[in-house]
This record gives sequence, C-alpha cells and structure tokens, in this order.
Amino acid sequence: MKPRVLQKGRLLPAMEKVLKEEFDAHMLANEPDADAFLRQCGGEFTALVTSARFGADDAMMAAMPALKAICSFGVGYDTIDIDAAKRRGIAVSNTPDVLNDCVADIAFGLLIDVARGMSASDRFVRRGDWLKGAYPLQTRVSGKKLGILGLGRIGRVIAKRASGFDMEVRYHNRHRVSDVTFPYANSTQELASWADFLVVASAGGADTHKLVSAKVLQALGPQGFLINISRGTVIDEAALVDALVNKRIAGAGLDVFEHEPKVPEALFGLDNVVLLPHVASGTHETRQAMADLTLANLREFLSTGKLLTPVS
Ligand code: 8YV
Repeated sequence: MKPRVLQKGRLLPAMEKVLKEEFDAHMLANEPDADAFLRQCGGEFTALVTSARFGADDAMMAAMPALKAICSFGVGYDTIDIDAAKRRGIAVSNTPDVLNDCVADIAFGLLIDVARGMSASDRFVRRGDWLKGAYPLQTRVSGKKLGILGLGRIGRVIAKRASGFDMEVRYHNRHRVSDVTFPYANSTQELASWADFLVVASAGGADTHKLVSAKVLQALGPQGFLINISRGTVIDEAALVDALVNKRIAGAGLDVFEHEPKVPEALFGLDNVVLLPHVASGTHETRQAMADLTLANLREFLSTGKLLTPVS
C-alpha cells in the first residue's frame, strides 16, 4: 500500500501544491472535526507534515498508530512532543540552518530599531510631531556589548553580524562552545549584567522555560535592552511587561510571545518596545528554503526510511 501523508495545518501554497501532487497528502485543516477524523482514519498515515507553529502532541501520535515520521516546517520543535515520538519510534525532522541569516537579520533589525527608536520616531513623524520639535536623542548601537543567550546555529550568525557593528560579544549556553573565542558567561544573569543588549537565541521548551526571569531583567538594568527571536516562553513575560512599563530596562525588541498571536496589551502604548508578529524567518527566499527542506526530508524518508535533518 502507498504510504499516506497527513498535512496538519495550512502551509505555503507552493508547498501544499507539492504535498498534494507528489504525495497526495490529506489536509487535516480541511476536516470539520479533526479529532473525529483522526479517530476514524488516523491509522492510515505513515508520515505527518506539520510546522513549529502547529506541532504534534502525544495524543495526536497515539491516534496515528502507523506513523513513522514527522516532518516539521521550522527549526524550533518545542511544540512537538519529542519524548513521545522517541517512545513510539517516530522519527522527527526540522529545518535547521536555512533560516539562520533571516532570523539574525531580524535580531539586528529589532536591536537597532529599539535602541535608535526607528519605529517610534516613524510614528512621531506620521503624527505630525516633528513640526512641534526634534525627536529625543536615543542610544548608540555600534561598539556596544552584545550578550547572546544560546550560541547555536542562529546565535553564531548573530555574533557574525555583531562584528560589523564593532560590538564586543559574550555568550551563555547550556554548554561552553569549544570552537569560538567569545568569552563565556557562567549564567544568564551574569551575561545580562554585563550586556548592553541581551539577545535571546536559545531553543524553546521545558529546559529554557522563563530562563529570562525578573532577576535577569533586573541584572540587565535600566540601560539594557532585551531582544527575543527564539520563543516567548524563554522569558517571564509578566516580568518583562512590568520591567518595560516601569522602565526597569531600557527597552525590548520582540518577535515572539508566550501566547501568540496574543501580545500583552500593556505593551501597545509603549515606545520602548518594538513588537513583531513572529516574522523572523518570513521572507520569500527563506520560507521557500524551509519548504524545500521539509519536502526533501519527507521524500527521503518515504524512499529510504531515513531523514536528512533529524532532530537529535
Ligand atoms: C516559523 C519558527 O515562523 O522555525 C521556527 O522555529 O518559529 C519560524 O521560522 C515557523 O516555523 C512557522 O510555523
């Protein structure tokens, strides 16, 4: 019997076209009652295509007893129950590396925006406030201290971008990284108290849950900026809102939030925070590369039983 593929949520139209034409994928998102469909037909599928956004939990895997592979569109896999997949003998792939550049670009975009007040001063011009006086002075970026929390694939590209701005780089990571010369900070708090800009580039999930706590924000201090391009769950969001409202940190640039697409409304009126709707990888080029890698993993699995970029 031909292996059947299930597509969990809506993806790029070009990717959906390939999924349909090449793999005759069934679209779960079109089912009026997804749970009922899975109870009835879940056993027919060998592979599941999902994304970092839609994930796959243990209940879904349980409803798909013939499932052998989950191919996810996205590098983060905190929404996929990896332990359950391992236990059930299901292989999981993600899309590492192809989005590093675009995510690092947005990290720097947010950093410059919040430090120099680009979005805020754009609003100032549009409100007609320039006619009443000059925009207040902002904070210099070049030559400052950049702390990178999580020196993985994306963190390393952020460090590379920083060299173009003559920034001094230090990092904190679960493990010290052997092939870099950047000084290692022993804790998130130590890194935050040193840094002018703390960029969060670590993976999401239980290990990093609320790693950036009220204490870390206090260590960053009233002159420090926080940038987050990883997952909202890495930050204690309530503590961050409090720190921004009460100016206990200088500002924040955020692409990710704890309960997306919900963003704390207390932030909407603040000029010391830049809010993006989780778009760091959102370019035509990168999303296509992510789609290509997801499909390549699926193709490889269905023909050889192996994934190209398995989650380890
Ligand atoms: C995407 C992401 O927005 O790769 C990730 O982990 O968070 C983003 O690149 C996401 O995969 C889309 O679902």
